[in-house]
Amino acid sequence: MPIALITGTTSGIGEATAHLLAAQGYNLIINGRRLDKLEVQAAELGDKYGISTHLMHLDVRDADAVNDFFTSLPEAWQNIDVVVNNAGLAAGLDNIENGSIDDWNRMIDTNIKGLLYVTKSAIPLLKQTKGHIINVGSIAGKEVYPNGNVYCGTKHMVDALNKAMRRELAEAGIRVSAVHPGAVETEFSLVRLEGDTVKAASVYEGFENLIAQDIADAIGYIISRPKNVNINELIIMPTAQPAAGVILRNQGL
Ligand code: NDP
Ligand code: 8X3
Repeated sequence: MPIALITGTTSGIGEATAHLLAAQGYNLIINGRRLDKLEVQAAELGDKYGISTHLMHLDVRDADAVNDFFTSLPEAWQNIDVVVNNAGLAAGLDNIENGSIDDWNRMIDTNIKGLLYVTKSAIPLLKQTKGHIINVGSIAGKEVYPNGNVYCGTKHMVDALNKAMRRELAEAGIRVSAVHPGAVETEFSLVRLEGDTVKAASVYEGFENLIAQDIADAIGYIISRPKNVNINELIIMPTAQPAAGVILRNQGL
C-alpha cells in the first residue's frame, strides 16, 4: 500500500485530505500538536478504511523533533510516496504598525520554517520512491490584502519554495505541486482571531465559502495523475471571492 505523510491532520484541510487518501488506500502518517485528536483520528481512519496510521505527534516548528522523527521512522513507514505540507496558520489581522511580533514569528516559524524542516527530512525518502510533494499555499501567496501582510508574505515564500523544490527535485523524479485556496471554512479563522467564535463565523457569512473537502479533492486529483504529468499549481477560489480580500456577500453566491 502507498504511504502519505500529511502535516496538520487534526483539523480542516489536512483532516479532509487524510480521509480522502485513506479512502484511496493510502496508509497515513498523521501530524499535529493535539495528541488526543491524533489518537481519535488514527482509530477512526483504521475503522472506516482499514488502513494503518503512524503518529507524527510534534510541532513542525521544532527542527530537532522533526529530524528525530525521520531518523527513527520504522522501516515499514520509510517508503513515503506523498508528502502534503499543510500545517500552517494565520495569526492576527493587523497592519504592520500594530502587528504582534509574536504572531509574526508563529507564522514565519510554522508556514515557512516548519515546511522546510519536514521537506528537508522527507527528500531522501521521496528519492527512493520517486514521490510527490504537495505544498498548501494560499491565494495569500499570489496576492496581498489589507492587514494580511506577514501571512501573505509567508505564503508568497511557500509559492517560491514550491517552484524551487520543483527545479531541484525533477532530476530525482520527484513531482512538486501546490494548491492555493481562497476562503475555506475550517478552524483557520478561529485560530487567526484568537478563538473569537462570533468574529470567526462572520468571516464566512453571506456567501458560499469553500469547504476542506474541495481542497482535498484537488490534492487527490493532483497525485492521481500519471507519472509524466505534474500539476504545477492550482488556485481554487469560492465563486464569491474573485480576488484575495474581496468577498461578494449577500448576492446569492
Ligand atoms: P486549521 O486551523 O483547520 O488546521 C490547521 C492544521 O495545522 C491543524 O491540524 C493544526 O493542528 C496544524 N498545525 C498548526 N500549527 C502546527 C504546528 N506548529 N505543528 C504541527 N501542526 C500544526 O486550518 P486549515 O485547514 O484551513 O489550514 C491548513 C492550511 O491551509 C494552512 O497552511 C493554511 O494556511 C492553508 N490555507 C487555509 C485557507 C483557509 O481559508 N482555511 C485558505 C488558504 C490556505 P494542531 O493544532 O493539532 O497542531
Ligand atoms: C487564507 C486565504 O483568502 O481567507 O489563506 O485569506 S484567505
